Amino acid sequence: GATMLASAVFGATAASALTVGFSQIGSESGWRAAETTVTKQEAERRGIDLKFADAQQKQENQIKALRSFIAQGVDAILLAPVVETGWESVLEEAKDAEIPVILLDRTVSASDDLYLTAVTSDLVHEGRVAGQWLVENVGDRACNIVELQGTTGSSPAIARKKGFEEAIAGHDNLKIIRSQTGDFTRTKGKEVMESFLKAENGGANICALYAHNDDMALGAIQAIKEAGLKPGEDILVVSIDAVPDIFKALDAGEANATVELTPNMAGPAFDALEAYLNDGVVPPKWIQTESKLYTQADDPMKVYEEKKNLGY
Ligand code: GZL
Repeated sequence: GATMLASAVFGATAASALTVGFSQIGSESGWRAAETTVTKQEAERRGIDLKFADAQQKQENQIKALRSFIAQGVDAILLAPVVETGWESVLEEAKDAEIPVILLDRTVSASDDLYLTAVTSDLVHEGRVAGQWLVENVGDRACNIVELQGTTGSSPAIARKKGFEEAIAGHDNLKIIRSQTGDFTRTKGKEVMESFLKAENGGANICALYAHNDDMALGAIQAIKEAGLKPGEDILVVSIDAVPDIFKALDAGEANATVELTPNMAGPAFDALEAYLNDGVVPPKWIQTESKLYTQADDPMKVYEEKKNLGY
């Protein structure tokens, strides 16, 4: 009858009328570019009007974007927080405006009543998986490790370091001899690796590289080759993200292992948001995405073909 028709029409209108503000960190890595592509596709699929703001890695730009979204009266906000701290006041403002905030791929140190849910992988587990691969593949030989950390103060940089160190603890032959941020970029990863090589006898003292993402590893692989060494052999290479280009390196024997991070955080985020706004279903504070280890044994070029058109 009329009621059914009205609710059907209203329901359809309500669902398609969602306006969501997305404060994205930037495009520091191939993985982040893919996350942006996928988020726009997921919004499109759902008829969500997505307001996109790129912060060029600056927290103050993210805070400005959130204030603008609040002023516009969006229905919800997606935030990929560049660093963990400094969010309390702007998240309080969103809460006062009754605008739910969903965190994507990174967390904040603020209390969890300031956001609806966080869609992230288990970042500590990723570090453990990377460390475990090295423990299993180095055996008892002495192995000096250099580490390229992610963006200083970001939850992935803190967590991935923690997990890796947990995995190698108790294996005294495995030692991190140098550790520095490469800010998740290829350029910086290459630069910092060049300095590690120079400082360590041209790389003769280095047995392995642990990079918090593939982009820094890919930059470092370039530096290792330019130093006349064989990445993947003279210096083992372990990283995280599983972007297409790391599979080319795995296939070429220039990298050894990567831990997959899905770029599709927005799918689960929008599902939780719609259930919350349309049916009042309160999501858990953490929606965890999976992490899968890939090595040279996993048909890298097949995986490359599967991933290469996903917007990296
Ligand atoms: C991790 C995510 C990281 C990626 C990097 O969840 O925040 O940020 O691993 C990106 O590639 O820069």
